[in-house]
Amino acid sequence: MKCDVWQRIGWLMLNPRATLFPYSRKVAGGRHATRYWLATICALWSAVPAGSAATLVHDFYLPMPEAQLRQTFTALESNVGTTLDSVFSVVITGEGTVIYYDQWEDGYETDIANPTQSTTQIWGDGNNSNGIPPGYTNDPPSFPAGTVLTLRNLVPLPRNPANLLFDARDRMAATKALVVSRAAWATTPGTVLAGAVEVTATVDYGTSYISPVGQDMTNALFQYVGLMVMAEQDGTSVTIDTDGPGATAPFTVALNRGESYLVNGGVKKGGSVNATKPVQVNLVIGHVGAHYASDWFTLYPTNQWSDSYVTPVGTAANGNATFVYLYNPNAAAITINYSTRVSSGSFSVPGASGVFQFQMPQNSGARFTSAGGQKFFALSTAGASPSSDAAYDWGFTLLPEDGLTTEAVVAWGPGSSDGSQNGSPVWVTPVAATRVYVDYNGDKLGPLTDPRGQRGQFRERQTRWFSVGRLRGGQRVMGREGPVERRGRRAISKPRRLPPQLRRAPGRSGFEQLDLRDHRREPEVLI
Ligand SMILES: [Ca+2]
Ligand SMILES: [Ca+2]
Ligand SMILES: [Ca+2]
Ligand SMILES: [Ca+2]
Repeated sequence: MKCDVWQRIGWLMLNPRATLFPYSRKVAGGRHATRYWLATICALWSAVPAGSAATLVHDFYLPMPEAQLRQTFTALESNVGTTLDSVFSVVITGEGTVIYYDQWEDGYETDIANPTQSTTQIWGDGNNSNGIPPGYTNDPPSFPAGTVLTLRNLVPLPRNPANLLFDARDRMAATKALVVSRAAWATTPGTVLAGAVEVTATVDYGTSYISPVGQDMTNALFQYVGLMVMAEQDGTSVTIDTDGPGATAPFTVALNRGESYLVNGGVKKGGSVNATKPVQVNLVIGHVGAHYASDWFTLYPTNQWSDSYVTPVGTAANGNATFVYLYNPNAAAITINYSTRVSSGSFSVPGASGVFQFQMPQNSGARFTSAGGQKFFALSTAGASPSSDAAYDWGFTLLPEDGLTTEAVVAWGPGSSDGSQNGSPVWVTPVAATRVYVDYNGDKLGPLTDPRGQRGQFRERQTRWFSVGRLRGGQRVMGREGPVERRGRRAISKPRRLPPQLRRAPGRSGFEQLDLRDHRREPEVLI
């Protein structure tokens, strides 16, 4: 088994927009030095009052249908079986969360908060008769914050809707914010050909997306670039232009809610997706016939693009390169200022769908900011040296700097498919000197206490742009509330769609922003 899959999964489980990663580095004396990049800056305190169990504030359509995933696998390799091991990991971020799970196979509920189908399950209400969460004998009357539910089963293809499974297209809604991640692979050839992504809640869907990379780029990892579009509402018209402003004509597909369309390769940089109603979009790249090299990404809609991004993942200690690809949607070239642990400087990204490849230094994170405040987009491929992209490669979308949080959660860090390997690292990136607290198993017990009174096992003070590290696999690594913070921050920028339970609530819990660039506050972090 290749460890990159689990590294990928480890980081993705941690955060919906991926804030933290652990990463390990051997130092003199044989111990592992652990250094931290902090990725995050604001905090949302869960604000759902008691008695509002029927008000569902966070809604998901589980993306990347297994049959379409298999199509991407078979575009890359020839030995792909017809059974997929499908995983959705769910972190409960607020105590007392109740989750409603609606199977797509028998159609969706008219009102998921008032289900009429016997197949719809309700978890966390203490009532076994309407559903028991996976992994439980009895439905708990209240989930503790930090609870992880793993929805994992084998999905035989072609899909028979008579068999109800935990699979893509299912709908899940909750009374408080969830963190949801998606991973999958075919049992043949196994986890060597797999991927994982953070799952976007409907509140963060958009109507305009652009692929920052494409098959017109030379890196072999872009020999295949495809994407999946999933709709939130019936009657969504999606216009796809695989080369954006290029000569290829756009085409339009019609989707109902929970339906997914696969563009099975051929996407070029600047390829666009425009929809009449909100959709989510995932990107799949791969090196054809490499045995095995494929990465998945969650794209952000263009109205959520930023002028500044942070990444915690550097080139590996063995020299296997990590690249950042910066995409410029503007007509004119833009100047990007970068800062890493070892250097700073600037470079130009050509206009009109220009892409710049930046190679990360070893053991360093980075910040990229456009000099003129122009919006751009970026993703990273790690372990992606052109000569060895099949060994460790994985990838992720860069996190806008305003999405950084002070806490994050690893939802599912199995280490390996059977839990026997230590392969679920986490990277953390501070933008300023800080101290990071780690609770390795998320039980909130340990010898150290963070500034919020939460206990953990480890802390280390670090200066800006120093890398991170701590390998910890085969078990969960988790803190609490981190991904909620991201949600809260993003919700601030989109008040129109912000559910009341996630709005600032003066006088009780609400948003609290901690700016780690303000040294006077010296906030500390639990991961
Ligand atoms: Ca249903
Ligand atoms: Ca129940
Ligand atoms: Ca299902
Ligand atoms: Ca075109």
